[in-house]
Amino acid sequence: MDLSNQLRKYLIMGSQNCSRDPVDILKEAIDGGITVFQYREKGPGSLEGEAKVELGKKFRALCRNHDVLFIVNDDSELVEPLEADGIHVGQDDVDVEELRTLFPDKVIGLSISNEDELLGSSIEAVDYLGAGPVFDTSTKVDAKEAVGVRWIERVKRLHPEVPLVGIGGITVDNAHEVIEAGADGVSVISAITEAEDVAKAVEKL
Ligand code: TZP
Ligand code: MG
Repeated sequence: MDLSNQLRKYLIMGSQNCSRDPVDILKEAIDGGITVFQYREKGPGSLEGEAKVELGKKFRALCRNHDVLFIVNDDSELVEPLEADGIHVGQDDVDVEELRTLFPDKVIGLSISNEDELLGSSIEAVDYLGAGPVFDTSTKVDAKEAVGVRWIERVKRLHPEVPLVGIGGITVDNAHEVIEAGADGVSVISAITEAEDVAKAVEKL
């Protein structure tokens, strides 16, 4: 599958996002049809050290058994122990050109939240972009200002060849707006982790 198709339903999650067993939530999300999973163990209540690696290994095994792309957030030290397919970074994390040198064959994703970031980033070094926050979100406390679906249109117009996912405040009700604006996929946390019926939420995204 090419990357733009593989990015269609993108779950981002860490144990801190879950009010029940995160492994169960990932299983249900896989049943519902997620195509990518990003392990983002970060912020208040998140695991560290060995516990972080151990949970990552459980997630990794599930993704491998179901052909779900497995991406780690930020932490290049996790790529090898978890045999990740790729890594997603933000603007304040390790430079993407450096990352490309470290990991020539991994999938590299980069978050882009505004025009300065769009024009100032080495887009040619990455495999896909995450654009947002599209809508207001309370999941990430330091999230930047919501930019709307116009931001998706803008990024896609400038880089039509680069696979693109929207992020931030995306729900089963507004996901179609993000896709209609030109995104190849939607990446979500709470729309899945807080859903009453996880598999059904993924189906609707
Ligand atoms: N980066 C920008 S917004 C965000 C991240 C990790 C949080 C998205 O969470 P939700 O619950 O899908 O709005
Ligand atoms: Mg980051």
